[in-house]
Amino acid sequence: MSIILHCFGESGNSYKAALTLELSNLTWKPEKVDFFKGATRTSGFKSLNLMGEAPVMVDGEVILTQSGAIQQYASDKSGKLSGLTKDKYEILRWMFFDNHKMSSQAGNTRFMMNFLPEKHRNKEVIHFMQGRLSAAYDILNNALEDKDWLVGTSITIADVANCGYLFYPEPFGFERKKWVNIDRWLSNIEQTPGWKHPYDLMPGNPSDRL
Ligand SMILES: N[C@@H](CCC(=O)N[C@@H](CS)C(=O)NCC(=O)O)C(=O)O
Repeated sequence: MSIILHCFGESGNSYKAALTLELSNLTWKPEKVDFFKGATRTSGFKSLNLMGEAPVMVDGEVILTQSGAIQQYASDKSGKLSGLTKDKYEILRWMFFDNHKMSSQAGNTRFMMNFLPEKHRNKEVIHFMQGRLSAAYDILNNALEDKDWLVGTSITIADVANCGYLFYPEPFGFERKKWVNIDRWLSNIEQTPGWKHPYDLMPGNPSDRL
């Protein structure tokens, strides 16, 4: 039976879960969440995830939300992207870094700058968020000095988590050429067999709303 991932292309949090499922070689298919029409605010969706967020993974009886938890589930189920046992907590450490400092801030900043109606875009808030994000990119960039992967010698769910928003083309203050170690690491991820860009992996694209 195929795993279902409720997700949408514009969502970097969904991308982390989708890319983990894909690189784990698990059988899965995306189910589009019509976020821009308010789908996550409906009672139907909230009965699936009371947190009202994508992604949601359904694997038979197992319903799981929070991208990091879904990533861990896919890694445990497939035995892929898990690194060495001794590195388990180091991987977890970078997953929490992503959830707090990277994806949550990048997701909100990108949303404000690209998807929120212009009249609601607050320049000071965006400026503040970009400063916070720039500090997070510096930390990630320093961690990747002389390293191909965040933890150990192969790609793990820590890499897939932290790259969640960094392949998107919409501007939100991240430019690959400004953070050279991140740029090199993103190329490593892109060259991993099975890698797909978010808009090629999940349904939903800003061009749908033009
Ligand atoms: N920490 C959550 C964040 C999920 C999240 O913020 N999802 C966004 C889309 S990227 C969402 O569905 N937001 C719905 C809303 O805020 O109403 C995760 O990692 O899954």
